[in-house]
Amino acid sequence: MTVLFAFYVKFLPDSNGVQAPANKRKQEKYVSNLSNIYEQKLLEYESKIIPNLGDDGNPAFLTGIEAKKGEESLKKFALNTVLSDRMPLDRKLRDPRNKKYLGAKKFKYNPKIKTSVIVIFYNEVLSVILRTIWSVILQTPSRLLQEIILVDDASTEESLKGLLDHYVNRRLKDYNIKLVRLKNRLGLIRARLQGARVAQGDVLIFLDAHCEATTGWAEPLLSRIEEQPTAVLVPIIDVIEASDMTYSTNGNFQVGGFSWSGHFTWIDIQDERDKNTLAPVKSPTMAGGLFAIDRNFFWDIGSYDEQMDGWGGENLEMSFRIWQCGGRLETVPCSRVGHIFRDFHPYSFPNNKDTHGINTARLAHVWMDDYKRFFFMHQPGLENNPIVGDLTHRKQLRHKLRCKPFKWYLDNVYPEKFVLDEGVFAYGQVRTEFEMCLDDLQLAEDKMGPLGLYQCHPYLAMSQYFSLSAKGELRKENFCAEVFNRQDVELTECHGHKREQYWVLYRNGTVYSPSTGKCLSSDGVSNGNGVKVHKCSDTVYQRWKFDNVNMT
Ligand code: LR7
Ligand code: MN
Repeated sequence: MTVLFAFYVKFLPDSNGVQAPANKRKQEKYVSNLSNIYEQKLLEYESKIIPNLGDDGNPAFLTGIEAKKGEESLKKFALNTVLSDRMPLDRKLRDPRNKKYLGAKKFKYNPKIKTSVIVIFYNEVLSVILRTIWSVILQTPSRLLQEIILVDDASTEESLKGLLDHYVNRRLKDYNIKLVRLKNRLGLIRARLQGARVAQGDVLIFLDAHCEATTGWAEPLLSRIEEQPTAVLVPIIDVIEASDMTYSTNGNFQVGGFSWSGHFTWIDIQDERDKNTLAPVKSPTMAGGLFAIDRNFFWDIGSYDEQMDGWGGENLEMSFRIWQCGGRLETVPCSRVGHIFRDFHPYSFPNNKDTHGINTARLAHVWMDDYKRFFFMHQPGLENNPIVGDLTHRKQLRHKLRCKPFKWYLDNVYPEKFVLDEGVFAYGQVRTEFEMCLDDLQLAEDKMGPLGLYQCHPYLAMSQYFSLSAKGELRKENFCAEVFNRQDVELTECHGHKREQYWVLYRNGTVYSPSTGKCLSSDGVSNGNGVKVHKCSDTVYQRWKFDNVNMT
């Protein structure tokens, strides 16, 4: 709830509280009274907007008590809602497109098809939703915009009820806006499906409810779909800072990957040739919130898994499905949309269910074939768990569309993806003669830390799963053992250039580091501490046994 509308919440009789009168004339009067009250609130709100605040996407600041309230709201909602309420709903942004390679005239596209823009929301801040809508209206030529569909996933915030209705009816009456209210909270996947069901445009563009579209964002998306209806497209997603609403652009952009734990990751563009062009770039996956898809293709290719609840997983499901079943996923560098990245979810999930885990288990079973083993090593509790639900329909879909195997996807779409047990010299637990194992000591997926030693688990857990790659890396998924200061061994991002990340495994179990001339050693390392490299010698401390060794 924003500070702004606190008054409204307190005093406004709403349909929830007061019964509308039955008599027709009385009813009309009641409606007009109500609408007057909303109008008053709106005028009050609009009078507090500070002209030009945040223009050009520059950082915006408030002063005094408002600045303080803003900071508090940031802690509570992971977003400075006070600042958003003061910023113009139609703030002007710089054209963020990269003009480095081609003249600006090359940004000209002339699609002939129309799009429905679908924005779903659950308890988002009203001003943020409205800014999203205004950016779409102002940045999309009207001949290309069929409609904007807002889907309210049963929000409980008062400001998103009557006042939003009023705003749409009064301030947005000249535009084709459909507001769909869901009776019960369905989660973002089914909410999007409800939006898609009422959409009439040739193309569907989905946006999170805290985005800002920029100059020329829609044309290249529609043009590409016009020429290739099986291409699903993602704009470059720029960062809008949650604290001061800065719109930041980055000269280089990345495309989507995934981790075996089932999370979306950003990865560098794989093909060098794609780095210096403005043509669409192949993307193995998408983040999920912002994309354009031909409406018929959306339905033909299986829309969404309707049994996915809450939040998470649907983006990888759709990415794998698109590629495996004959479509393409691309990032379009000439289309840019900002998204507010929040540090935490400002909303709660019904029953605290791990919907991301459950949804990902569903997609792993349906799309990943045997490679699902890696996901279930991260989530062993979900492998044979009835909570994952029935998969018959999605498996039938895969069969009906004659989709390709996951191995095809890995080989052809994402060949850089490291597969822990394929094409490697050795993999599995790596143990000493004292039943101690190499262990990542529960290092977070994106942090660096020591390569540790820990009691071997009785089963192969992810924290003790290491591979010796074809390049001689001693690695986890994306983290490689690297020697620092000629003695410490840290897990750090793999760089692929050998050096201190290069290891040679000898038949006797010695793990040798050519860059230092030393050997991996457990000498003097206690449970839960980091291993070292020492001068090579024939001791038990320098012998390591991998579960599986493929050396000839
Ligand atoms: O129960 C809910 N019902 C909803 O309608 C929960 C959320 N929602 C709405 C919500 O109001 C918002 O508009 O769904 C939208 C997405 O929720 P966010 O903004 O909390 O999600 P996110 O941005 O943290 O998460 C990303 O991954 C999600 C996985 O399910 C979705 O695919 C999001 O759309 C996706 N967002 C992006 O891709 C934006 C770029 C971020 C990156 C990387
Ligand atoms: Mn989001």
